[in-house]
Amino acid sequence: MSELILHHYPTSPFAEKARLLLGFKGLSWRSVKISPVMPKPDLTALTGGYRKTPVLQVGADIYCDTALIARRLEQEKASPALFPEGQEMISATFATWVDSVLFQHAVTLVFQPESAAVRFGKMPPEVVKAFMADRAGLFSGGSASRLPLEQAKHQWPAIMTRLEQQLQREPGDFLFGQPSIADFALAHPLWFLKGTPVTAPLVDAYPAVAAWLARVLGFGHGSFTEMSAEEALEVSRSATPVPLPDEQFVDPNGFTAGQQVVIAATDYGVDPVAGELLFAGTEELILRREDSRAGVVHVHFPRLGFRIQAQ
Ligand SMILES: N[C@@H](CCC(=O)N[C@@H](CS)C(=O)NCC(=O)O)C(=O)O
Repeated sequence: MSELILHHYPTSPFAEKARLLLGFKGLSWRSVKISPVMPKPDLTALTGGYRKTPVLQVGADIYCDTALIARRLEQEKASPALFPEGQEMISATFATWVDSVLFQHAVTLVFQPESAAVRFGKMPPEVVKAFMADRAGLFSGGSASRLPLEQAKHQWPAIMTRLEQQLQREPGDFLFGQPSIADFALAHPLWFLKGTPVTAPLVDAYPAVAAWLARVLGFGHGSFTEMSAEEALEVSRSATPVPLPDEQFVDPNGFTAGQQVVIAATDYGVDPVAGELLFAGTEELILRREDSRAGVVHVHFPRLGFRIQAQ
């Protein structure tokens, strides 16, 4: 069986979500470090243009977005479950809300001037400038925009008080009793806030949330060893993509299998990926593309939050 290869960098919150998912499942994986800013030629050789962090590679199959990575890991190892029976809808929907709404609050709060000064304190000014310019570009062309600081500060107590109440009342140790994707989605933006002394009190002021966060982070990252980007490309070149899911092709807009299309996220990081549409299932879209360095790859995207356009 092919190894699980995570393309990521240490300070990325969504990468922390993926690392925790791997830890929760007790999986072994390979770690390829990528740049936090564009260009990322080794990553985009695999994805065809998708640039967000993290990306999971399994042989010549490339999984974009942690919403789909979670489902792929569930397939790899069903137990312990990320989508527990009877909680599939509530856990996935809560995770989608946190990954968009709560995460945008965390980003704005972490990059407010006092916190950014501490976070970027040791970095050369030109690196900080390049990072800020990269992130401005990341948001161009998508539906998401940066939440104003005043609004993020204003709304934060309502969000955190709801969570505090939920965690105080819930008889189990996790959001919905047993651990689920909901816990890992909530953990990464709070982990991000805990990363700077300026923003850590925004979590620590809520004791049940702080205790829950320590529990979730306690799952760790599983066991992993480093791999170079060149090695990961060699893995992809010498592998064959796995057979398509045994599920009906569904496309309400009339796209058909074999059509040349582009697929892109709709919120931010909307760089399009071109290829042949192989599969459109209820949760997953698969595109076939050929790359001079990566070989024939199948690039997988979630259906939610992505769109298909004719080429
Ligand atoms: N919906 C995506 C969001 C991923 C995301 O926003 N990642 C951030 C880092 S935490 C990112 O891609 N930043 C720009 C970059 O790394 O190039 C997912 O769930 O994977």
